[in-house]
Amino acid sequence: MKREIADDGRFVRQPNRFTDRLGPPEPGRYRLYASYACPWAQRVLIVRRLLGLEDLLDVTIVDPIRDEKGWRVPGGIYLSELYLATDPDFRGRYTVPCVWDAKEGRIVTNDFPRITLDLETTWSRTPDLYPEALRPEIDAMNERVYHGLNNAVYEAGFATAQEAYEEAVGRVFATLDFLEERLTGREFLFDALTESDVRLYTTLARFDSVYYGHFKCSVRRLTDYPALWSYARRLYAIPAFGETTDFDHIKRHYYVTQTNINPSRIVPVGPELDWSAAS
Ligand SMILES: N[C@@H](CCC(=O)N[C@@H](CS)C(=O)NCC(=O)O)C(=O)O
Repeated sequence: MKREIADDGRFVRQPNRFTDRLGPPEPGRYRLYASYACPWAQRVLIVRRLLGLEDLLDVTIVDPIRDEKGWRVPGGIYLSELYLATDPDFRGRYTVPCVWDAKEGRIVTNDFPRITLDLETTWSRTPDLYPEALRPEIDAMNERVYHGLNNAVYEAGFATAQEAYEEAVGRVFATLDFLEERLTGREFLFDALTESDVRLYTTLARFDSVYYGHFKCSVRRLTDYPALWSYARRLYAIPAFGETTDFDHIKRHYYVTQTNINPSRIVPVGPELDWSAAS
């Protein structure tokens, strides 16, 4: 993490180490390692469920609390062991989501934006979450949402200089303002549910519970944006979204694990939010 802080206090995320592409599905071959706490991993859990890939892509959910050895996998091993079995020289953070190839005994990918696209283009196109005609627009939306929101909340939270923090927070709220306008009178970001909605949702789901307080993205709450808040609850009502959203894992993970930001490890009691009230 220290390695990812630039001299001017900005957080600059490490590159994804494993970037091979997923081959076609083979039952028993690929296993996803994911955390319910992690927004990048939840994207894959949502898409797996939307596309009905539960029997083709096995899943292991890691413990929400990461210790000094990193993510712990049920059964007593650490995710680091899989990383180091694949690349003994790897010295970065051992991250979820990643996909293990049991046939070759290696991690194929921890390239989170690519994993969902591979599932959508080579594993199943029903529903079509990445329709060919819309790909340039979806890609542009995803870029905008990544730099302005998905990653910008981390840039705000992990910044170690006031200026870097304020710059990131400015981007977060400019992007939320843009999205509020975009979603006013619309059900989804495009005419039907797409990859862009999956990517936006996992950040919105964490916004008031974690990013507002823990990452100091506190200009406005998600609940202060009427269109975005009803959009988020509309998605939450879809089982692939709601059933992979675990607020207990989310809150405990961020507040207990990121002790550089929250040394007391106290997990806040609130906020009280009614996600069930879809409108
Ligand atoms: N693969 C990306 C994004 C995935 C990511 O950051 N996952 C987080 C959880 S949300 C993680 O696994 N962090 C492990 C760590 O910081 O040690 C990266 O390397 O930054």
